[in-house]
Amino acid sequence: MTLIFYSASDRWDEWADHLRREVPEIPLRHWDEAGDDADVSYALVWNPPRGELKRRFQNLEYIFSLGAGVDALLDDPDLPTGVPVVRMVEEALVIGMTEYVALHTLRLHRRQPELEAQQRSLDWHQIATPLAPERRVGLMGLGVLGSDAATALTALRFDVASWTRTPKEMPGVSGYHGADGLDDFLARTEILIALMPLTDNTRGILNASLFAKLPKGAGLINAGRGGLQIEADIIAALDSGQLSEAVLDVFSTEPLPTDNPLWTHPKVTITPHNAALTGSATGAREVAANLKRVLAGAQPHNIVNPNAGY
Ligand code: NDP
Ligand code: OXD
Repeated sequence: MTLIFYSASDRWDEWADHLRREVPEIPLRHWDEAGDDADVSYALVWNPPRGELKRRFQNLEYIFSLGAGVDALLDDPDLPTGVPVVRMVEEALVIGMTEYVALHTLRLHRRQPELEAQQRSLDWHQIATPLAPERRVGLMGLGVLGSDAATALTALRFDVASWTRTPKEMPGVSGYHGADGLDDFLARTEILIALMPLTDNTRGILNASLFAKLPKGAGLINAGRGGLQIEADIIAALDSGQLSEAVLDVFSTEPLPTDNPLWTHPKVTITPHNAALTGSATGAREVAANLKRVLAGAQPHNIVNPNAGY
C-alpha cells in the first residue's frame, strides 16, 4: 500500500518529512525511486507525465492532487479509469488565496496602479475613490477558496456578490447562479474575481462578450485558471476602456512566454501562479487524514465529481 509522490515544483524532502510523521504506517517513495510499482495504492501528484499513472501503477486506489484544481489531471486522456481523484483542500491555500484576493481587490478599488504611475512621473494628484460599501465586487466561484475570500471582503465592507453553478447562500453575499443569473451578476460587478475551476463549462468564459456585460471600467482578477480567459479579449477590453485593470495569476501557457504582450501592458499586473501555494505541513496533514479514513474503510473527503470536472 505504498504512497508515491510526484511534483516538479513542490519540495519532496519537506513533503516526505511531514508525511512520514503523519502516516508512518504507509510506505512512501518518490516517483523516481526504484521500487515495486505493483505495491503502489496511492499517488500524491502535481502535473505527472501524461499517461504514466495508468502505465506504471496497476493497483492504484486513489489519486491525491497536490493542488486544489484538478483540470490538468482530468485532461489526461490516459488517466486510470475508475480511480477516484481527490483534490487538495488545506489551510495554506485558503489563507494565501484570501490574502491575494484582498490585496488586489483593495489595489483596484483604491486605484493604486494609477497612483504608482503618477509617482513614476512625479505627479502629485489626489484620486478620490468611493468607500468599500459603494464598491460592488463579484466572485465567480464561491467554493472553499471563494467563500473564505468573500468572508474577508465582506469584513472589509465591500458589497459582495457571487456567481456559482448551483444555488449558494452565504450571509452578506448576494447569490447568483447558472446561465440565467450571469447577466444580472455581471451588470452589478465593478471588480470581477474569477475563482472557478477550469472545466468544459468554464473554459474561455472570461471573454469579450462577458466583459461587455460589466459596467465600463470594471477591474478583473483571475486567480482561477488561465484557460478561463481569452487573453486577446482582455487586451482589447483594456485598450477600449471596458476593463480598467487586469490582475492575472494564471495563463494558458505557464510560465508566461516572454513575448506575450500581457507582460508589458500598462494596465496588467502579472503574478507567476503564486496566488496560493499548497503548504507542505498543512497539506500533508490533510492527505494523511484522508489516508487514515481510507485505512479505516471510509472514503476520503474532497473526491472530485468527474461529471462536473471539479
Ligand atoms: P471549489 O470546488 O471548492 O469551488 C469551485 C467554485 O466554482 C464553486 O462555487 C462552483 O460552484 C464554482 N463553479 C464551478 N463550475 C462553475 C460553473 N460552470 N459556473 C459557475 N460556477 C462554477 O474550488 P476551490 O475554491 O478550492 O478552488 C477554485 C479554483 O481555484 C481551483 O479549481 C483552481 O483552479 C484555482 N486555484 C488557483 C490557485 C492559484 O494559485 N492561482 C491556487 C488554488 C486553486 P458550486 O458552488 O455551485 O459547486
Ligand atoms: C492549485 C494551484 O490548484 O496551485 O492548487 O493552482
